[in-house]
Amino acid sequence: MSSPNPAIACRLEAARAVVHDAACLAMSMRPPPGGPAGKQKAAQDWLTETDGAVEAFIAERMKALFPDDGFQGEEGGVARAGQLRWVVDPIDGTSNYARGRSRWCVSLGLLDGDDPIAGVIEAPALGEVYTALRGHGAFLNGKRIQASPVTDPASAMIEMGWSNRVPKSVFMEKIDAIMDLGAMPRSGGSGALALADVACGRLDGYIEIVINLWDVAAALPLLAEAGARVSPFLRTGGLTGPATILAANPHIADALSKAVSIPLE
Ligand code: LIP
Repeated sequence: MSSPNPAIACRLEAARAVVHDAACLAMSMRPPPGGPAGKQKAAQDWLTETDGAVEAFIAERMKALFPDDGFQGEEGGVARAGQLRWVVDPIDGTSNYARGRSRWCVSLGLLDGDDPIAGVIEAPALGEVYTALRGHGAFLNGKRIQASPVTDPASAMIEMGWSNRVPKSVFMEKIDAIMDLGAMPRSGGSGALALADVACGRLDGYIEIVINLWDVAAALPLLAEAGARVSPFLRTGGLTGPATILAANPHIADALSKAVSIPLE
């Protein structure tokens, strides 16, 4: 394996350090278990003061380190354009974070033009850090990961993302199809962590009908390096707006794609 491009490798190292400090900031501001702290941007689409604080923290650090790079965040939108572009979700799984639950993360992806080339996802309440660099593998806490070996959908675990952006009938129709496959359904509230679970084999598939670039930017290189198959999210509108994603281990991907009518190519 050739050695990574030094300009990209040093960016990944810097991103790890910045995401770690951001995760510590998020832990220091973490709401206690209980009713949701924060407000609803839309029905059940939660926002806490931490989302803004963490995004501002990361934006400032990345600007100081790589002033020529572009930057885009869930809360602040596109701050700067650049051939290399950072895309951040300051708290992915905010609905969980707002209630003192543990399933949330800080997600920072790097795109070269329209191509996701590196990513860092840190879930501090779970003690987990995912990293990936295209051509150089995907890792969980420094250990290489790969998609699961499950071949039978009736032994599979499939997660489906939920939000009010999707009509209930569509959500139920897809969950129905997943269960008709004999698979076990899940829904966890963090698209980034669900995609990371597909990359490390803890899930066999994940689908979400309406999800955004900042939720998936760091997970896409992770999935590619872990040998998972992913629907063409970026080519079907995901680069500029919400779009549908399906990610699955390579053995059940076609069966899942057919069952939920989400094309893989
Ligand atoms: C969340 C996504 C999740 C989706 C939620 C929400 P947030 O992102 O990760 O997949 O189902 O509706 O969009 O708002 O926690 O950053």
